[in-house]
Amino acid sequence: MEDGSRLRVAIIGGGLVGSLSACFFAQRGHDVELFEYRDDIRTTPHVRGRTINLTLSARGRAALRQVRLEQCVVRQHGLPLEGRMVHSRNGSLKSSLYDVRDKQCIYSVGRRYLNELLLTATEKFPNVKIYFRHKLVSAKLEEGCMTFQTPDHPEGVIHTADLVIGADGAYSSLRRQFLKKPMFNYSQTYIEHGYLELCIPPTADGQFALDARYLHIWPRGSFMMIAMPNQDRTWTVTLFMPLNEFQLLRKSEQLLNFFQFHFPDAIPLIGKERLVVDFFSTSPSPLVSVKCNPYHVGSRAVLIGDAAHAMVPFYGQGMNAGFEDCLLLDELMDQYGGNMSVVLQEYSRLRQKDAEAICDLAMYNYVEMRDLVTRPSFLLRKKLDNCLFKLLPNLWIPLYPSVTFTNRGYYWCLQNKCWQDEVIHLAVVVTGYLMLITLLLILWFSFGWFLKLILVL
Ligand code: FAD
Ligand code: EGU
Repeated sequence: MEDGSRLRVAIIGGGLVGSLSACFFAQRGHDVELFEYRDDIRTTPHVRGRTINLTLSARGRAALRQVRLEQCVVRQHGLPLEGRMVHSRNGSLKSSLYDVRDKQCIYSVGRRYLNELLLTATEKFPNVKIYFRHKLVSAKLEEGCMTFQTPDHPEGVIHTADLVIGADGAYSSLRRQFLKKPMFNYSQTYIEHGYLELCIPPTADGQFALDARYLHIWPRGSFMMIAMPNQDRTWTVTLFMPLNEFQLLRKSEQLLNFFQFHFPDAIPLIGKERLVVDFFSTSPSPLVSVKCNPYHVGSRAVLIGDAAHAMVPFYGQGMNAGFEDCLLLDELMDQYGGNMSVVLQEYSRLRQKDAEAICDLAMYNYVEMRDLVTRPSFLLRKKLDNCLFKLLPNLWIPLYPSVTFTNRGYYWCLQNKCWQDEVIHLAVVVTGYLMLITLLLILWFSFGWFLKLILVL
């Protein structure tokens, strides 16, 4: 840190969060080096098996706004989704809006497109250098010293930096170095479900095969399917299913029977041949949830994005939360200037509760989406929630819109839901008692003479 303000920042991982973080640090005038394990995605053909599109909502947008990329992403490359469309087994459709009050949308954006745009935006800064095919293999966190494996140097090359940012995803290599530090807590949970991606092509006349104003959901108890639109008028369909059940589908006949039973309306959309080819040409991916703390070591190493808090995807918030990390780090840089030891300490302290809250909310949704969406009591609760939201818009903000459309901390959203649950529970109990008392009174006045008669006899 020669002049106290200009840092040499190394960012590990050129995924969505790493490339955005590089933009933020470059914008502040620091010297940024971005190290990515894979080749430049802008020059390599598409690889299957990675999610194709993601939902962008308020938190992700706020971060993109700060590096002046929001409008470009939303206007030119985002497909607005007003609500969800639930497909039942018998083919009937039911839609509901995301935001009953202000009709706000979320956006479906291509992962690859977004990553390319962020890399290109980062590269425009003269103070940025991107290294592809650089795999972090080890690091000395206190010294900011890193070893990378490259095609030219399989034995490893060394780079140093004042600040090392780990944005290398759920299976982070930098985090592996954190594990050796005393007082570093870590836990990971694989859920029973894995996912596999399929594709719905455009119709014969080149249109979207489903209504593109919605995210489409097929909830089926222990299976679930989700479809999101792409700019080329295709749909990416993600099938979530217990990994051991994927293994039971070995032959095309079994697969088609399975779809015929659970998702009959999706077969003509995907097409039988395509369904069989796509399904058997990829293997399902597992889903992992990761929590750790603290997110930093000393004044030179910090974890952001999935490396710090990988979550199951059932809230559409993983990327949004990672983008919010970048924004918080940027705000703390403003607040505490060059004092990295304070910046990182504050980052860990402030981010922990919120990151854990969204990991928990996502895991809770994993359970909820499978079972509850079909339960009447849950649907009633949703209706009540929305009514109160319309009546008392500033007082009663239901959980879903608070997560998706506000920048309130995730922990606040979770707490907010807790007191609302209590209020609703109380309301239900009170209503129940009132109804019981009314019933008794009616009975008394209608049949009271009969009871008296019995008592007399
Ligand atoms: P990653 O995207 O995993 O990027 C990490 C990068 O680091 C990669 O480029 C990798 O090559 C590189 N790397 C790894 N190891 C090394 C190493 N040793 N050296 C150098 N480089 C390395 N989020 C949403 O907000 N909305 C959604 O709708 C949504 N849907 C999802 C659906 C599914 C099925 C899944 C699995 C996730 C979804 N997410 C969604 C979450 C989102 O994908 C992640 O939160 C987001 O990609 C995290 O970005 P990241 O940059 O932290 O990690
Ligand atoms: C899961 C997998 C619908 C992409 C949660 C909604 C998701 C996404 C929902 C995936 C669901 C589930 C919400 C958004 C979004 C819904 C949300 C989930 C994008 C409560 C490609 N979820 N997801 N909830 O409301 O708040 O539409 O993989 F099926 S966007 Cl599980 Cl808003």
